[in-house]
Amino acid sequence: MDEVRTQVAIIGAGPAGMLLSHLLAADGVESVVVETRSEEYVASRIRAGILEQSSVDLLRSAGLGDRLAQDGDQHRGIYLQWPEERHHLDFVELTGRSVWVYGQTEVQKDLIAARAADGQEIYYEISDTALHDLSSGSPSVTFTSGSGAPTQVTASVVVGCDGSFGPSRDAVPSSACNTWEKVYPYSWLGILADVAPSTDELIYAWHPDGFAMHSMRSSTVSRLYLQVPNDTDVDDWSDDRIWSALGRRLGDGQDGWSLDPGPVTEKSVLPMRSFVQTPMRHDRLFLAGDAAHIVPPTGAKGLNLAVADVGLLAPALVDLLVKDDSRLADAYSDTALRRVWRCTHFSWWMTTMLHTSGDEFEQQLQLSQLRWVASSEAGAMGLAENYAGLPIGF
Ligand code: RFL
Ligand code: PHB
Repeated sequence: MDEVRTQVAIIGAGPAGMLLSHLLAADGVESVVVETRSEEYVASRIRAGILEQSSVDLLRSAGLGDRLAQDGDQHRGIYLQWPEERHHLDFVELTGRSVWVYGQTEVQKDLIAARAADGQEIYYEISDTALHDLSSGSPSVTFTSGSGAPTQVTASVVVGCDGSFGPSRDAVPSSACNTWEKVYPYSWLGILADVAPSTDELIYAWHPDGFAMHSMRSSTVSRLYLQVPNDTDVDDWSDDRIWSALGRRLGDGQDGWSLDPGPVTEKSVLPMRSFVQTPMRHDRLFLAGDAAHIVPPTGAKGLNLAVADVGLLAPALVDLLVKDDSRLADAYSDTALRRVWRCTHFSWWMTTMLHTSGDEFEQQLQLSQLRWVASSEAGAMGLAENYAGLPIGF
């Protein structure tokens, strides 16, 4: 068995794991990151698109803001629409905060480059990840390395940043945690298309046929979503069928607005669920990001929550390991969960307000809620404050 000793063993090289490793290194704490996938796979996975203000502030203060400043697109707000009506919510006017379109793939590439420049040890393409001795002073992670070598990383602390399907959350005995889960009765069909966005800012659209959204990645690449039933087969959706449904739901041809279709380069179906496991710590194991909680994407919170968790956890681990001060580490789970539950509620609220369930009474309530959000400053402020994001440490 190859044996490695470090201060923090991080499972998962997604945004949570890589950002944690970066922040720890900035304060002189050493970590080893282990990851099942290849570096290329992790860097090209298409996922979230929106960074809230506090995520941008944290990435900048961590020295990761250069490409974000150059290629990120700052948005003042979003459009909220339903048939015949489109309203702009201006987050800057309402809250003084804005959001950035900067894809998770770009954040991931910046993190990979920064960690490589620092000589970070990352084991890619590992298998058989297992966690051990979490209640001892020297917990460890064992795995088979990409070259087939059985390997053990022993550390002072293990952090599970291994997303929704990793082993970390299951390493907590069920008697020591609680889980909450809600599966939604619909999914998203998402596409990437090589076409200039037909809008300057994101459009979230309620429609009797189902929710639709127009997002983007750059001035030449659009990202769009359609509500579809669970278990939808992507092969049943030709590009023509997708563009026609998007046009109808987004209001193509209304009030002089049109949706420009273009070549679809990626197409996939995303199931939606809410999930929280508490507490986010078990002895020497800490959980961060999707390993501890999942939100449906309607509120654009998944990536931002991962960044916020790590923004709390990094200084807590520095205090614990460098100054032998456990106060922040002891407070980590409760502090992080305040924001997690706020974002879980916001994501559920956005999802259930905008997706149709076939229940006509619910449809009337949704339309009433949308009208209130778009016409009342208090309503608009509630959405804006949550969407543009509460400060780290909220
Ligand atoms: P990640 O990004 O899932 O990273 C976890 C990493 O752990 C690795 N891993 C393991 N490593 C070692 N050993 C094991 N046994 C392992 N098992 C897993 C994985 O390969 C992976 O590299 O979690 P992290 O870092 O917490 O970041 C969270 C965000 O990625 C996530 O919240 C968002 O991407 C969620 N999400 C979206 N959020 C949005 O806000 N808007 C979106 O449009 C959006 N689209 C998505 C998404 C998540 C998706 N997933 C998880 C299937 C689309 C998809 C497809
Ligand atoms: C995206 O651009 O992929 C995106 C943006 C906002 C969301 C979800 C996804 O709420």
